[in-house]
Amino acid sequence: MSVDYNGTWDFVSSVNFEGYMVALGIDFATRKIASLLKTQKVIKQDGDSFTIKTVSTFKNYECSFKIGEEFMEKGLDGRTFQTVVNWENDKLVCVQRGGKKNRGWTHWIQGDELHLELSCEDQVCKQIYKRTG
Ligand code: YOG
Repeated sequence: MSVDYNGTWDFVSSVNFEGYMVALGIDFATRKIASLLKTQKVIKQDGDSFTIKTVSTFKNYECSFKIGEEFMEKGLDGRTFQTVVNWENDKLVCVQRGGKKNRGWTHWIQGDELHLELSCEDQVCKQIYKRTG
């Protein structure tokens, strides 16, 4: 695993976060607040062990996992599901089963950018973060 995700990554851009939140059933008022947030990702990686913190002025979310080991996750939408994250080459590919259909995310690094695709049902949200630490 040559890629190192360790670092602090600041929000740059987002496409279709709204569609992703609608697919998750997030209410209108919460979506309006969430859509304005400049979230930060703080990632700690030790080999195949990860902690990803999603930090914002509204809510924070933290998720720890080991590659290939399934665990129960409780999402910000209140649902619980079975989550597993695997390497696909240098990409981190997360599958979240048992709640919504086709739910998961993929991270990859491109230069000094952290890319994220969040999926739920037929919606895909694409976000880009830039390394600041
Ligand atoms: O990250 O899956 O990096 O865990 C998506 C929020 C908005 C709260 C956050 C606060 C889904 C209101 C992505 C956003 C919408 C909306 C900042 C978390 C639910 C509620 C916390 C995520 C992965 C990949 C690692």
